Amino acid sequence: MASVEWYSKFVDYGYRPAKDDLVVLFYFEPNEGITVKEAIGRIASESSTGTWTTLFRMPPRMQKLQATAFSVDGNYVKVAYPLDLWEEGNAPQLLSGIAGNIFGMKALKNLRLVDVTLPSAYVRHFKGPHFGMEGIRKMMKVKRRPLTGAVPKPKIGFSAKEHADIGFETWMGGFDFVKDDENLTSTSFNRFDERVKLMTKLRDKAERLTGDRKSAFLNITADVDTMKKRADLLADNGWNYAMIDVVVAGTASVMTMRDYCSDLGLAIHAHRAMHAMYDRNPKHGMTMQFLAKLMRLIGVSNLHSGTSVGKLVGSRREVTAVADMLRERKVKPLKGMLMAQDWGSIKTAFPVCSGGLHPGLVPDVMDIYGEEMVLLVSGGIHGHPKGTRAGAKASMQAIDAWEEGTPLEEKAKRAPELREALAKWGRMKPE
Ligand code: CAP
Ligand code: MG
Repeated sequence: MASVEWYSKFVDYGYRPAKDDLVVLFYFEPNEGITVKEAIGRIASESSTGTWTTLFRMPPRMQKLQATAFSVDGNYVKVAYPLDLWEEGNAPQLLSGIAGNIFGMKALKNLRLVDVTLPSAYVRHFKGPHFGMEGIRKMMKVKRRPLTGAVPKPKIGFSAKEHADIGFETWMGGFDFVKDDENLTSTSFNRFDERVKLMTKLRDKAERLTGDRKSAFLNITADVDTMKKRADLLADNGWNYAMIDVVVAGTASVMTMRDYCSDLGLAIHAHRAMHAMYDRNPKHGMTMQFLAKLMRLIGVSNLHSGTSVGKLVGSRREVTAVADMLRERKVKPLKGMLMAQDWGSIKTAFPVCSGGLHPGLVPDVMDIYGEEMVLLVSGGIHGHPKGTRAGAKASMQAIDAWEEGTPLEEKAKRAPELREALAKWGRMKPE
């Protein structure tokens, strides 16, 4: 029978990637009866110019576009993709190529997109974050400590007035931001326009009373036209951030909104709800660090990155890798986790540490992240025995303790709100 398959044409262990190749690191597991070479040939083929059969016509120039699997290390394979395969500045198309059909191939039991080295010839077509961490700090007038924020809890159900009142208490307790939760947009009991109006009034009052800049991550997630209208409303009311649930909204709409928000002077706070559908299985899907790469490339200013000690999954190694991806100018390779990446002139973005935190866990997360992060403590302030304002104060006292190098218990002797928080939660790690 004439040879049907030609996957082996996409494997060359002697290949050395060209300077402008995109190099993807995959974790892979061949299915029963499939050799390693057949598996990696299929990955490279199906994500570039190949298909399951040899073809009647194959113009020689097509060879220049085919991907090459060139390095295998255990269950990891590196695949080099010629730059011409990729449309300039089109992140969704990149995903269609390297995060598309190959994940459904029967020849593989598991496949995971770990990370990608993007050449500068590819990166230069993207704008990256509008402000960078430095610009955000300048905007918020917060020099060194982590930027702080909280979500009113329960996460959904409050009226716009109740929401804004809790926001005011959060700001008066010393926090910089009040964040909408991922599933709060514009519901019958808490319309977006109403929430913006009330939050604006109380933000101005809190700024007057404290002398500090106060802001919010108000969730504009919806269809793009509605997101644009909501971004306009935020800008008209003097806000400097918009929040988008970037995974549910989709890469294409985040690209549109990045430019639209930038023109309005709005930074984007990216919530990552739904990421765990594809990033928590260590053998299949796409890593959080690659999602972080994509979002920094497109240009969000903040991205949730996990806590490793809170209620949601994410190991310390993963959390650190995601933070490096967002904050470093040159990302160093890390076996099985990160590919080298030179970000060139792409600005930095804040990792957001959030999820099951309370004042007793602040030292743990600051030991992991240091000060360059947005720290969200939500249930961990609204559950404080003396209420939201005291809970925010307790969290700020815990940050001060870390900055001073004072053990929490020591600090708590002179900080009643922290003492009460430790009395309730101690150092417990929620499951
Ligand atoms: C945190 C949170 C955030 C999670 C998201 C929540 O509230 O508002 O959505 O942090 O997870 O709904 O759980 P708590 P991640 O602080 O009360 O837990 O940051 O890992 O994306
Ligand atoms: Mg939430």
